[in-house]
Amino acid sequence: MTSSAAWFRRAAEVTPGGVNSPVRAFRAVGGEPFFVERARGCRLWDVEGREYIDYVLSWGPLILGHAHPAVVEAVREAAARGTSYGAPTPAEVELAEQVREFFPSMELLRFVNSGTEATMSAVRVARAHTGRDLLLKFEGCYHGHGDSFLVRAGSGVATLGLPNSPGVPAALSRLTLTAPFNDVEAVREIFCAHAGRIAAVILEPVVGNAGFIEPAEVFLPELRRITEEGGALLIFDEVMTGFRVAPGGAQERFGIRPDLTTLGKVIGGGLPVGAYGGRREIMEQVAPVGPVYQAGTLSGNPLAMAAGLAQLRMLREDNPYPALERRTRRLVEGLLANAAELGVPAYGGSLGSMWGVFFAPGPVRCFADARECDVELFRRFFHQSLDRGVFFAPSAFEAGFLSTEHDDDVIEDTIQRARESLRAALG
Ligand code: KE4
Repeated sequence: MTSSAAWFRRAAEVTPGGVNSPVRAFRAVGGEPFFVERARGCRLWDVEGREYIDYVLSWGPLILGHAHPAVVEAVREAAARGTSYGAPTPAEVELAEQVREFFPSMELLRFVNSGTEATMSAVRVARAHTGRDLLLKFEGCYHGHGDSFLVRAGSGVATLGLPNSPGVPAALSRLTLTAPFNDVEAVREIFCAHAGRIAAVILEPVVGNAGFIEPAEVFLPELRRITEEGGALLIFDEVMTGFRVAPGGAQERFGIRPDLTTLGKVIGGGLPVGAYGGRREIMEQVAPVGPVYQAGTLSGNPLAMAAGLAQLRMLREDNPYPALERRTRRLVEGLLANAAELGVPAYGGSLGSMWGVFFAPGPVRCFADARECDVELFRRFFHQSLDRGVFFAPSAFEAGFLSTEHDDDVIEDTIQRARESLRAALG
């Protein structure tokens, strides 16, 4: 048996940091990642046979848990007929129709291979449709690694952005403005300072990439009003919130109709899928109908379509949402009760099957608030939890998830183990 440590050393010889996505390297929590052998339901097993209750769930896609028989069978059956054609298939049409059932605002939509491709494409379409260049995003919101999103706030709220990654041209970063999440006044100020120049506002309507941060009651309605008045498009990046905070995502839960929506994760059932879509007159700008170019060799891949169809069919037929919401709320309640019992300031919440807890007194309304949390305590809690067979996201600034396989017993068991982990983390 090759240990995770040996795999990690071998991986680092051939891949930057030994991982294919940075967060997997555990740099935010220290230590080295375990390597996965297999998974089923709510559990993962590493190459050394250790078992973990999994709350990362591939960062969101696996709402039905790992290796769901219906999803596996759908992929197996599709693979036996061929793995990719570069030609249209019925499955792409069926999945697009399914997605539109859940997200009626996506009158026309296009499949791509990742959330990053979805958000990059949505911004390109928005710039084409409005004939404007500026983009407004929010601090702490992550929209994939497209150049326009790897931007940090300029000195003042209305100041143009600066790159927050080498390799991103300053000239491009200056086209992205940033504001604090939940700060309507800052958005108004930006729209005044840059009237007529903002193509779109893009946001995670419920933040999952700065830890879990809910929108203030007025925030989303005000964004909708300001963008309409300002002639800018409102893009809901629901790659994470889609099918999580409600079947139809944040736009269903909060009753806001964005102009464009991006999706990923759940719609692929664990295979690589992203999607972007919205109002027909906007999406008809996309090639080959319109002049906005976007393409992809494996877009609409038959295996990914099969997995997505199987997963969405079960979400529609079984409607697991009430149970998912109840259990997720119970998990957060238990984790907060643990902290209270041990005298640790903690603040958290959940919507649907997406949740988060900060070791901070709270409230946490934006990324600046989130950064006040006790990251050192989280690091120790994370490893104590791993030692007790519970895999939480390896960063204090990520959301957690639940699957239909996390039943009441698993939740109560997790709460117990987490109490011991926190006690041990306090030393
Ligand atoms: P991908 O390109 O990773 O499929 O999607 C990018 C993306 C876009 N929008 C939102 C709201 C997202 O959460 C993501 C990706 N989420 C991260 C989790 N924090 C993926 C994990 C990773 O980077 O490995």
